[in-house]
Amino acid sequence: MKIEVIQADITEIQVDAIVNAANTSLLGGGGVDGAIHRKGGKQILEECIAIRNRQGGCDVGQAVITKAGNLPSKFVIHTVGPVWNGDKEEKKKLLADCYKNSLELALENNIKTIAFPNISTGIYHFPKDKAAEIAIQAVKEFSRKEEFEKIIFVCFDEENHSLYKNLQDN
Ligand code: AR6
Repeated sequence: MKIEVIQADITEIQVDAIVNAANTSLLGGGGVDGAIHRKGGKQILEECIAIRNRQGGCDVGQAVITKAGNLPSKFVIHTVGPVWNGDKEEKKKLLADCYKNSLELALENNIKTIAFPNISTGIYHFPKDKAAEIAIQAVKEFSRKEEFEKIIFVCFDEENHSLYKNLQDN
C-alpha cells in the first residue's frame, strides 16, 4: 500500500473512490462538497436523497457511498467531519472516525484506490495541523490498510500540502 500526498482538485482524481467532506443532510453545500456535486451531476444528489430517505442522513464520523456520476472516480464516499468548537478530544475522535469508517466502507465495496480531502479543515474550522496528524495516524493505524493499493491525501491549499508532506516524511 502506498500513501501519496498531492496538491490538487479532488474532483479531477482518477481513483476507485474519492471521499467527500459532506454534512449530515447529505444534500450538498460549499467547499469540496459543492465542487463534487457540481461536477458529478445529479446522480450523486439522487443517491444521497435515497440514502436520506432510508436512514435520515449521515451522522458525524460516519460514511455512506454513492456512485460518482460524471466524475472520473467510480464512487464517492460521503463522510461528515466534526465542526471544531471546543470539545477537543471528542472532535479528534470523530475526525479519526471519518477516515476509519470511510476506509471500512471502501473495502466493503472492493475499492483499492481512494483519495481523501482534508476533512473539516475548511468551513468546519478544524486546526489544519491537528487534522493532518489525525488523518495520517488514522490511516496508518487502520488494521486492513494493506488491502488498498493506494491511499492519496489530496490537499487543496499550500498550507495543508506542506503539513502533510512534513508528516509523511517523518
Ligand atoms: N478538492 C480538494 N480539496 C478541496 C476542494 C477541492 N475541489 N475544495 C475545497 N477543498 P470544506 P469541511 C478543501 O470546507 O471543513 C460544506 O458546505 C478545503 O481547502 O470543503 O469539512 C459541507 O456541505 C479544505 O482544506 O469541508 C459541510 O457543510 C477541505 O477541502 C461543510 O462544508 C475541507 O474544506 C464541511 O466543512
